[in-house]
Amino acid sequence: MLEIYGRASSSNVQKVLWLCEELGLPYCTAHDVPPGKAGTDDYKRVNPTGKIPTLVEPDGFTLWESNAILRYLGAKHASGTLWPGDLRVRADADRWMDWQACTIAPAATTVLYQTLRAKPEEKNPAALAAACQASRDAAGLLDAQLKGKAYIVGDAFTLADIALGQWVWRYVNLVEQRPAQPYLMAWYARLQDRPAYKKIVMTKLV
Ligand SMILES: N[C@@H](CCC(=O)N[C@@H](CS)C(=O)NCC(=O)O)C(=O)O
Repeated sequence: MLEIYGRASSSNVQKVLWLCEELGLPYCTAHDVPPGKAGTDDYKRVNPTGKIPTLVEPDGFTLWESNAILRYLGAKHASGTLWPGDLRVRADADRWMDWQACTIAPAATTVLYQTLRAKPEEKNPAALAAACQASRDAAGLLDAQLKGKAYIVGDAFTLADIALGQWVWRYVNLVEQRPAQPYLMAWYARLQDRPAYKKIVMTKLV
């Protein structure tokens, strides 16, 4: 059975759990620590970055970085479907996954932290406002990409939808004054039809 280290409320852990659910891969979870507490010395022996998730396979093969885990499991179990067989379609999905990690994640982390976790002395309204605006701008870009498509890189659901789908739940629930983004919202509605999305992602944000 696959072992997935990390708490189920973490956005990056949810990507991996969601993929396992989509593929029917048996898994168990471990190291369910509170936010900000993943980096213990014990855990760093498994993942030196001190971040979650980490995947450990039954033979001990260990991999961290959520999108790398998605690509690995996708190549192993969903080649030609969730991880597209066509090189250019796959590169397109890959590109949106990198964009999620590089552009969306920093803003999303600030929005979540400032909205739900910051102690009064840590509150930074300017940082929150900037991260909300960065999120609205990124959502606008994704909305344009989704025009005329059911999913991010075409008619089929891929790993790119998983990497970004966890975020849209957070965007809708935490960012106020969102502009009209009809293609993004139609995609979000499609994701909500997926049992694995409901089970893993549509949960209480903490
Ligand atoms: N680029 C990494 C980021 C991992 C990351 O920042 N994970 C957060 C949770 S979403 C974390 O470990 N935070 C520290 C903690 O919770 O102790 C990935 O995609 O796996």
